[in-house]
Amino acid sequence: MVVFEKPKSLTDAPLHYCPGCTHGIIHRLVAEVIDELGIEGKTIGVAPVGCSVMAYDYFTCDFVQAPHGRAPAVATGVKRADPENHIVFTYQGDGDLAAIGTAETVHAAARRENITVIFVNNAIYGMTGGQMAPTTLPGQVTQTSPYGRDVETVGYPVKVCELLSNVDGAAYLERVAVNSVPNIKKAKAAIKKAFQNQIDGKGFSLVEVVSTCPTNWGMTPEKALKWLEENMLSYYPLGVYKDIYAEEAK
Ligand SMILES: Cc1ncc(C[n+]2csc(CCOP(=O)(O)OP(=O)(O)O)c2C)c(N)n1
Ligand code: SF4
Ligand SMILES: [Mg+2]
Repeated sequence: MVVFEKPKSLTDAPLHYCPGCTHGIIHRLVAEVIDELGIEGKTIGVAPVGCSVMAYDYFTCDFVQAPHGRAPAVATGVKRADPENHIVFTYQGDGDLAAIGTAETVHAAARRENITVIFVNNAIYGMTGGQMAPTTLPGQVTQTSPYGRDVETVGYPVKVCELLSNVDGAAYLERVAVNSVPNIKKAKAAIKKAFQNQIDGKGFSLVEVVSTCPTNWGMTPEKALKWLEENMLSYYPLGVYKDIYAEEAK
């Protein structure tokens, strides 16, 4: 009999996320992967600034707090301290990873650090009340772009997978979404691969998860999923952006 249980790698702490927020789904996927790979005892997470700032409360593994985009740099140190016995992942939003943490992200990839990065792209600064993020879509209304993002004055969104695909050190880059059951299944497979790559010593792996922020988008959770599908996926196409080992095997 199959029993639908909470993954062992999640604590019993109630999540503080808003109703319908996709952070909860992504936490669960990461926890399921840690359980399935049997790595809970050696996994160390690195938490960001943003709504997932308290991710350390929700996972049973050890955690370090490295706000303001420093997570890949801190993860580098934690991994290098004991590469055989530490499985290290960062969990970061778009404000954390693609604004203040751009340098850390690019250079960790360039060094091919053997770490796993879970990048939650909800196109907005969720925690601080819905300001424009680097990944906010052109024309998207936020608290700081009330007439819609104007690319003439604030520039274009940063496409992280596309950007990193030109960094030689990056080993595996995939963009997934959590707007439907089939996409959630693909997201889990990508997250699992990103952890397995680290176990196999393959180097820098990043999974970008296209997500929602119903609260700051000003939508019901259901409408937010539809908005993601209709607006975000054309700007942020899903798929594998780089997989050097798959390319080598061809
Ligand atoms: C230097 C600095 N700039 C801005 C902030 C405020 N700040 C904290 S979290 C955050 C946004 C985080 O957004 P994101 O990383 O996209 O995570 P989300 O909440 O959307 O999951 C900002 C702007 C700060 N604390 N310090
Ligand atoms: S503000 Fe947005 S990202 Fe943050 S918990 Fe609420 S819905 Fe999720
Ligand atoms: Mg965000």
